[in-house]
Amino acid sequence: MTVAKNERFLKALRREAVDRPPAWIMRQAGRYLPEYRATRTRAGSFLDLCKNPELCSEVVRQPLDRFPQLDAAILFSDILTVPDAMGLGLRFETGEGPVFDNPVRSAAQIAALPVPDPETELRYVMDAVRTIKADLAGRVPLIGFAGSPWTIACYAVEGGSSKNFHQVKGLRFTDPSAMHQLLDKITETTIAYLQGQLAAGAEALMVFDTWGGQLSAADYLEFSLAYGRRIREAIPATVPMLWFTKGGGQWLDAQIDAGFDGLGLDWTTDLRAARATYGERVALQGNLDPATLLGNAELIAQSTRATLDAAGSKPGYIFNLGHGITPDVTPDKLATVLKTVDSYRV
Ligand code: 1CP
Repeated sequence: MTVAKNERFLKALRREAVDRPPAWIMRQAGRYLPEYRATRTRAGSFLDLCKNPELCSEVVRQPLDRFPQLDAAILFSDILTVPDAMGLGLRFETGEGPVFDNPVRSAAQIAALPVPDPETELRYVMDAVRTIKADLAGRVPLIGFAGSPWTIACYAVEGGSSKNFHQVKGLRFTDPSAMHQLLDKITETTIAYLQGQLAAGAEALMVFDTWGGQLSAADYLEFSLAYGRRIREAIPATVPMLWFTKGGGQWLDAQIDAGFDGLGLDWTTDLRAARATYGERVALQGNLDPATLLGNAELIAQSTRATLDAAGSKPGYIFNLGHGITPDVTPDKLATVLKTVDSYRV
């Protein structure tokens, strides 16, 4: 079977047959690539890079040029552009990760939060999508993305990264209605933001629920997935959508019910079992442990083949890591992964 390079990812996401599993890598444009670091230096900072559509387009194409086996591109931006546009004041401190100058902690602060318009406050992201789309010229499909409302709320309330999520969980347990109001505003903003990305040229959408796995099973449904479902329902059913809850492998059934076409799996989930149980209902994406790339080439090739074997030959599988590629990995390690996928036949 021959499948055009720019069709593999979207076909697999729709659970149509392909010649080999499509592959793309979370954080494929990023710090493990020396050419990315050089462009970021030219831009000034990570946020300056996000606000420069031409340089965004350049870094999106860097991994595609280096690794011809990649079957999709992802918008270069960040999930934290949304709370920044809501007035929280995003900064990146070197070595510290993201910091918000104005975290929201009270019902009054939440009530005062605006729902920004994507074509004004987030215009730079829409411009990046348009520029990237034009420069890709159909080479591979472009994935747009946003954070899940719960994940964005974590950063908005914590004011940055967190170890135990006690600020945001504190709000959830002391004032659940304020928590819901915050999630509601983030959801409205996210829907408009993703619709904007689609209008600007994104061909598929992915929602990153990085911190959904921090919730109890009942809270996951109420505080994370319910808002994911609202986003899915607001996007046309013809647009394929992926949802990824890190640590959410126990709740795949509910994620399918929320209407997603594809689900991301982290490396703790048994891919073979998940494919056997859910493969007829949803496409699955993942889930090689990113730390595997710290091993040698032989180990990496073997582990990649084991992942592909676990996924099996039925349609509806997309190769990826179980989370983003880390900055301490060298590009040759990813080359080994992708060559192994490319030579694999289902
Ligand atoms: O210094 C730098 O150059 C910044 C590093 C960096 C990059 C390259 C950050 C800061 N964000 C990004 C880009 C990015 N972030 C992309 C597009 C690039 C690509 O994938 O090729 C995407 C899809 C994201 C998504 C993102 N940002 C998520 C969800 C996925 C995940 O990793 O779980 C999250 C949680 C963020 C927040 C964020 N932004 C940056 C960092 C270091 C973090 C994590 C902070 C933390 O640990 O809490």
